[in-house]
Amino acid sequence: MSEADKFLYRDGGKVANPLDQADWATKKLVWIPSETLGFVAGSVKEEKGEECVVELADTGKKVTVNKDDIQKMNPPKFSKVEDMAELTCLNEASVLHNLKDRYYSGLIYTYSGLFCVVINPYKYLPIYSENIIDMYRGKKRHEMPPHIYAITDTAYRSMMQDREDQSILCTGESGAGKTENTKKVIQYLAHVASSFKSKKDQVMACNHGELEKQLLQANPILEAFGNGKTVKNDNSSRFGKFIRINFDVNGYIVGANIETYLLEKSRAIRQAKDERAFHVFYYMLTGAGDKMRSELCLEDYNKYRFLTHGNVTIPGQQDRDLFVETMDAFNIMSIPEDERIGLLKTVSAVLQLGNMSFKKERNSDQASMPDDTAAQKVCHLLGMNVTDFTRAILSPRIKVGRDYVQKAQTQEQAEFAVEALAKASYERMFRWLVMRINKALDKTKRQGASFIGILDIAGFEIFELNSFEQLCINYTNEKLQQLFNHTMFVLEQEEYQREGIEWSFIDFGLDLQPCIDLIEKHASPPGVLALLDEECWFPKATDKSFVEKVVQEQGNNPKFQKPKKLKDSADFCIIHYAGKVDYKADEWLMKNMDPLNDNVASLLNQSTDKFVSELWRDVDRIVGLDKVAGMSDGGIHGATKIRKGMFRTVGQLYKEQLSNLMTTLRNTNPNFVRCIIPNHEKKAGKLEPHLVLDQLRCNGVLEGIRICRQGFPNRIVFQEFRQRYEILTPSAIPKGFMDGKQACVLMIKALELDSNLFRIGQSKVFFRAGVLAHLEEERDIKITDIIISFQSWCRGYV
Ligand code: AOV
Ligand code: MG
Repeated sequence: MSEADKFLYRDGGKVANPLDQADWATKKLVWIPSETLGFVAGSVKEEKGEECVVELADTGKKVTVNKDDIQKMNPPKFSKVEDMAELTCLNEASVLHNLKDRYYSGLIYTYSGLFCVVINPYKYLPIYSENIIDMYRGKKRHEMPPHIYAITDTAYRSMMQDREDQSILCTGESGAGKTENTKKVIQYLAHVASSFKSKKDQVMACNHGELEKQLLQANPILEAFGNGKTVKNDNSSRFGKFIRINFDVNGYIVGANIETYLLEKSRAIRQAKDERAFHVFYYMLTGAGDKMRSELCLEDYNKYRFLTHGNVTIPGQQDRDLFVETMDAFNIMSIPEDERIGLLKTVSAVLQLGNMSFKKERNSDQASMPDDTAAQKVCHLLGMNVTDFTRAILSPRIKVGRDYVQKAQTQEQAEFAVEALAKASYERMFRWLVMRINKALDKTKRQGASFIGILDIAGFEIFELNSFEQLCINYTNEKLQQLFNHTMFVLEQEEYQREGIEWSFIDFGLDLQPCIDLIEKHASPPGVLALLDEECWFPKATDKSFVEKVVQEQGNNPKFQKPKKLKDSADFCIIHYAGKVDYKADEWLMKNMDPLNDNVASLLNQSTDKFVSELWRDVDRIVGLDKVAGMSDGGIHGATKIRKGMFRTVGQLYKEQLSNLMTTLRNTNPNFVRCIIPNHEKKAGKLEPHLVLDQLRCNGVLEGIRICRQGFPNRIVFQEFRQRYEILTPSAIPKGFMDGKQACVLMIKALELDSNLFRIGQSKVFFRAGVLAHLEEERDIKITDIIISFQSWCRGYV
C-alpha cells in the first residue's frame, strides 16, 4: 500500500465490522441534534407518542426528544461511503457524519450523487502526483476512490466519446479550495494531453509542450494581479474565472481561453484590517532591482497612502521570490519586456495616484493641489502632460446644455475622481492582461473540436449586511443552482426512462425562477437590477429613492421582504434558495454607474505611451462625474441627456456576461464540485460541524438530497440484491437457474413491500430512501438467529 492510499481508500477497503452491524440493529441507533457537534449518536430506549427517550452513546445520559428531531443512522455497511447517494437513510445528520468520518480519516473527496464534495485539508496531501494521475487515467468513476482527477477524467472521456463539451464548476466560500482544485484539473488535463502525443508524434509534442506550459503559467500571472490576502484566505482570488480548454479530435490541447468576472478593483486603493492589496504590489516593491525601481518611480511601502497598512507580509511567503517567478511566467507566456514594464508602470501609477492630495481653497469650495510631485510622477508613468492632467482633475470641461464649460471641483470631487481613476486603471490593466494571456494561449489558431470549461467562482455570500457585490455573486449562484437542479432532473428522468420505470420527476430548477426574476427581470414588474439602472438615469435619484422603487414594484413578491421597521440596518431582504439575505443599498447607484472623469480618460486615450493609450482605447463606456447624483451641486444634471445606448451600467454588463456564461454552460455536460471550508482558522484536522452544515445548505448538497428523496434514490443491480437479501426470502426462488430480474420480482413479492416503495427496472431495483435500512435490519435479525441456532446446535453436538 502506498503512502497515498490511506488518503484515498476507506480503511484500505475493509468491509464493515460484523460487530458494528449487530450493534446497529439491536440498539436502534439514531442521530439527535447537538449545539456543538451538529448531531450526536444515541440509541432509542423508549417511544412515547410524539417523543422518544434516547440514551446518548458517549455519556450514557438519557434525553427525551421529539420524534421529528431524530434522524436515523445508516447501517454500518455504509460507513465512510464514497457516494452518499447510496446512503439509505438520506438525512443531514448522516451526510455530515459521513463527511466528517471520511475527513478525519484523511479522505477529503466524497461524492453526493452528481456532486463531488471536497473539504479543504489545510495541509499537504500526497494525492496529486503524476503517479496518481496515471492511476486515474482512463478509469471509470466507480472504479477509483473519489478525487478531482476522477471528475476530470470522466469529463475528458465523455468529451472524447460523446463529442460533448464539458464543464467543471467549482464553488464554495472563500478559502474552501476552489482555486486549488481548479489548478488540479488543469494539471491533470495538461498531463494527460501531453503524454498522449509524446508517444505518438515527437514534433507535435514540442509545440504542445509549450502550450501546456503556458496554460499552467497563466495561473501564477493571474494570481499575482488578481489575488490578495484577505482575513479568510492568504491567497484569495478577487475575481471569478472560466477557463476553457480546447481539444482537437485526438484529445490534444489546441488552445485555451480565460474569461474573468467582477474583479474587486477597490482592493487596489483600500484594504481592510489584516488584508493586503493585490499581490503584485508587494512583489514589485520587494522584488524590483535598482534600475527598475527608478524606471517605475517606486518608493517605500509606507510612502503610499493606498497601501493602507504598509508592508503586510504573509507567513511562509517570499514576495521577492514570487516577483522573480511572475517574471519567469511572463517569459514562458512570451510576454515581452516592454509589455511587462507597461503593466508595472500602471501598477506603480495606481499607487502614485493615491499620493495626490488636495486642499480646500480658503475663500471658496474649490479644490487645489499644493504639491504636484505625485501628479508629475503619475504623468511621467502614464505619458500625460502634467498641466493638462491637473486641469482635468481640478477643473474639467463639462457639457452643460449645448456648451462646454470649465467647472471647478471641490476637494471631495477631486479625491473621488482620483480614486475612480486608480481603480479604473487597475481594472483596465487586468483586462488587458487577460486578453494578452488569451492571445498567447490561442497561438495555434486551430479550431478545437470540443472543450472542457472550468469555472472558479465565489459561492453564496451571506454577511450581516450585504452590498451590490454580494447581490451579483448570489444572483450568479442562484443561476448555477438552477442549472444543477435542472441537470439532475434531466439525468434522473433519463435513468427512469432507460430502466422503463414510470415516474415523472419534478424539475426543481423551476423553483428558483421567481428569485432569479426578482433580480434580473427586465419589466412587468422590473427586477432589482432594472430598477437600479432606471434610477441611475433619473435626475436627483438617490440610493434611498431606489429602495423605495424596489419596495413599490416588488413589495408583494414572495421572494422579497421589506425589513422590519425596527431593524433599520438593512434596506431589503431577498429570499435566496440558500437563505434570507439582508441587503443594504448604500452607494449602489454609484457602484452601478461607476463614473469616471472623462477629461482624464481622453488624456489617457491620447497618451504618448503606446501601452497606456491601448489600455484606454475605448473611452465611450465612460460616464462623466458630473452626471452622477450628489457629485455636482445640481444633482445629476445632464444625466437624462446621455443616450442610453452609449453607456452600460455595471449591473447590465454583468447580467450580460452571466447570461453568456449560462448559455455556454447549458450546452455542456456539467460536473459540480462543491468546496467546503472546515474551520475559519486555516487549521488541519479540525472540522466545525455547524460551519459545514451551513455550507451544505448553501451549496445545494442538502437540496440535492431533498430532491433525490422525491424519487427512488437507492438502486441495486439485480445480482447484488439477490446475493444480499435472498436470505430473507428463502423459499421465494425455486431451485435451478433463474434470470436476475425474475428472481428479484419473486423476492420482492415475498417481502410484501408496499408498491410505492420500489420500482423494478431493466437492470436494477429502485428503492425509496430508508427501505434498504429496513431490509438490512431484517437481514441482521435473520443472521443473528442463524448464529444462535448454530451455536446451540454446536453445544448440543458437543
Ligand atoms: P478559494 O479559491 O476557494 O478561496 P483556495 O483554493 O485559494 O480557496 O484555498 C485556500 C487555501 O487552502 C490554499 O491556499 C491552500 O493553502 C489550502 N488548500 C485548499 N485546497 C487544498 C488541497 N486540496 N490541499 C492542500 N491545501 C489546500 V477565494 O479565492 O478566497 O473564494 O476568493
Ligand atoms: Mg480562489
